[in-house]
Amino acid sequence: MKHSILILNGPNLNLLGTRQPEVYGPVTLQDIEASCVAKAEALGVTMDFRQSNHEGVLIDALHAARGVHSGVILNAGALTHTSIALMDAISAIMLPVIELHLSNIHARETFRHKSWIAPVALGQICGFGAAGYPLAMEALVGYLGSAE
Ligand code: CA2
Repeated sequence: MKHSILILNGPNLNLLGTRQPEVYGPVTLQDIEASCVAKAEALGVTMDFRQSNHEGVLIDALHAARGVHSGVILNAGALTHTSIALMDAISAIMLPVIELHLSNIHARETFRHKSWIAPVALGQICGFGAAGYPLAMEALVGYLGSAE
């Protein structure tokens, strides 16, 4: 059976491509979604790509992923640095979750160095801009294949 991946994007990522291109690059979230659609096809998986500005909506999406998706790629935006609730949700769903960021959070302000998600994630990809999304998909599909 084909694996299905949930790609979940958090607060303000809907604004990509409109401001701060020097930090996040020139691409829009729609451009990123299109690259993920192409990558999913190449990898032979299905994919659901979502964005919400609301912590509870993201948590509900993580809960709903159980039994539907094989794994999750999560760019939680600034909630990465604040949300114990997201960390608990990731622990609860028992699915592999890859933490993803466009920017290198470790090379930025000190408050971005802390991630509540990292300790419960399969791994973290950051600093590669939009290219991080297909990279994370490849990593997750590789992991799922080796876990079969
Ligand atoms: O680098 C990433 O992907 C981040 O998750 C992006 C978050 C930031 O808070 C994290 O520390 C790192 C911010 C997303 C906001 O994106 C914007 C895009 C355009 C204009 C303003 C914000």
